[in-house]
Amino acid sequence: MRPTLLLLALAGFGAHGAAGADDIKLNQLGFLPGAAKVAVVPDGAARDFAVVEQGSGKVVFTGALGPATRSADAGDTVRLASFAALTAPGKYRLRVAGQADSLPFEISPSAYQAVSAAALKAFYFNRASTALDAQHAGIYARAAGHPDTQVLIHASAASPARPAGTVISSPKGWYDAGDYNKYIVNSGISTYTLLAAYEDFPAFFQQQKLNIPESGNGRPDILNEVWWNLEWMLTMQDPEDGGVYHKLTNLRFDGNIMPAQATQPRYVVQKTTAAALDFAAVMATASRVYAPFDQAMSARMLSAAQAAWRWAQQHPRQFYQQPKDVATGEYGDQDVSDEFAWAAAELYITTGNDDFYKALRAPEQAATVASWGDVRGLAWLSLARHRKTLSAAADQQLIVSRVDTLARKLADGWKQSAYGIPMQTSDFVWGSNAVALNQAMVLLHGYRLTNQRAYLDAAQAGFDYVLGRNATEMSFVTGYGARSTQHPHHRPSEADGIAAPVPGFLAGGPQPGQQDQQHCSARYPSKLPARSYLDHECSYASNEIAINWNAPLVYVSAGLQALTPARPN
Ligand code: G3I
Ligand code: 9MR
Repeated sequence: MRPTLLLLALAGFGAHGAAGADDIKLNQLGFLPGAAKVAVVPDGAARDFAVVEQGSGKVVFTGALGPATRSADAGDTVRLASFAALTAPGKYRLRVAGQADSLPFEISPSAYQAVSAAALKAFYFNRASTALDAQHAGIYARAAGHPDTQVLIHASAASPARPAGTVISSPKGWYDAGDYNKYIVNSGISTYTLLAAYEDFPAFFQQQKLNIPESGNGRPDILNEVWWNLEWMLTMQDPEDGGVYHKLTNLRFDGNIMPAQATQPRYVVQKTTAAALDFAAVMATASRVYAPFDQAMSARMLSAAQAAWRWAQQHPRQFYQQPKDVATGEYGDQDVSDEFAWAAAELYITTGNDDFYKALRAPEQAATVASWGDVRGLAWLSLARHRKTLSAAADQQLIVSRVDTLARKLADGWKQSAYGIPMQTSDFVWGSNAVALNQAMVLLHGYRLTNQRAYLDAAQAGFDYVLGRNATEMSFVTGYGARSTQHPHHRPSEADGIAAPVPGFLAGGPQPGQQDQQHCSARYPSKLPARSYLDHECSYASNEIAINWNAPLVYVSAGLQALTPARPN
């Protein structure tokens, strides 16, 4: 730190370096003109705020701060500054007497175009089995690794036709996260969420240009990117019986190396009910999405989905059990009632066969915010999306009421929260940033169904949260925002010799579990749920990246860009 900066920091000005610094917190990218616009201001003497134009310093908006409210999760007392009525495009800062000005932000009709494209491009950066060339990856070009053309059947996955040690080919797909393994369960929700984004906002994605190798082939780039993973997923199904391997993995995590340096043997491990059902749901979804582009592949995906569904009917309780010689991620789940419901819903939507609607057992299914281990909410979102074309078997009222009830519950939490966000204490889990975004995804569906402005504004708040309106005052998206995650637990970002992390990735986010503390030389700054975040490469429990966290970032950034009206109300 330069001496002048140090003095400013000591005087309480511009102390943007320290985690948990008591500064104004807002979405560092800014806002669409018609969006709700809210900043979180530490409680102090001031009762009002101003928005000033960056550069000229001209005051363009003034308003009263909201009431002082205590946040138990962040351990502070804050007031909200709301300036929705400011709609003129420009660059601004928020000003409160006695406090440092906020970080700069923009009001722009294209505020989230770039971050949305980057969030999707991140999947390209995490492609397995391929080199990334400079034309598409720029400075993040790298050599190929993990070809996965010679993968061993692990003893846990052995079958008569494929005894242990049999070699199969299972290339492509995305690396799951900061590690280099590939897991069907997590691939399921991630791939679905991207396909759902396309189903909901086709016009947005038709105009988006990602500059990936397939760009310009006549298909939207989001479908090109998802295709890379679908091709891999298809190879994870045993053609003999329709069962699906749970994961493709090393026995132990790779070290801090680039993909090309990896040498450990790769295995497919155990067939599970959860993998078969998540696979079935994704293939049924993909079958309808790709039908206009490739009839043959669409048909193949549907029969793959049906074969996996049949296998799951015959093996309804095959839960993942980590073999003794395997130490990588588990994605274990002892309750697959939600996976059954989700797969049934997608098969029903794609085939129109009422038997699948019955199998869904709709009245028994609640709607919940989705995560890799609880996918029942995805069934409701898909049914809501396709409600106009469903057969008479579907209970239309139930579909609307399930989504609306969940959206209302989230909006109630949003109204009561000190930071003005839907996140509650129990939401600060491993990957909490994706909880915020999956909540926003439900709220956007609620808005589409009911046109209630509060749902859109609450979704905006969840998005604002991950881009800076949070206690750590960080944007959790690499490369986006004035103060963003610099040291994600992401092997390429750590090992590529480039200072800046690979852009467009969402860090896991604050959560008080701190399961990695014993592996970290750096200390977490706080045990408070909303401040328990460590921007250090060692912190896999708060600072890893993962495909299931990036997917709702794609969905929500695209959704806000596509749905926000031109005027605030
Ligand atoms: O199920 C319990 C719940 O009953 C309890 O109330 C709650 C309290 O914290 O914990 C719940 O279990 C958590 C579980 O996720 C399900 O949410 C565990 O504490 C938590 O440690 C576990 O974290 C998972 C983590 O792997 C460790 O297994 C994350 O969800 C999951 O996203 C993460 O995934 C890893 C892969 O294994 C490997 N690749 C990277 C990826 C991202 O970090
Ligand atoms: O890098 C691994 C990360 O992808 C996983 O999410 C995490 C939890 O399973 O584990 C990480 O690997 C760590 C291992 O569990 C313990 N030793 C340190 C490893 C990180 O360098």
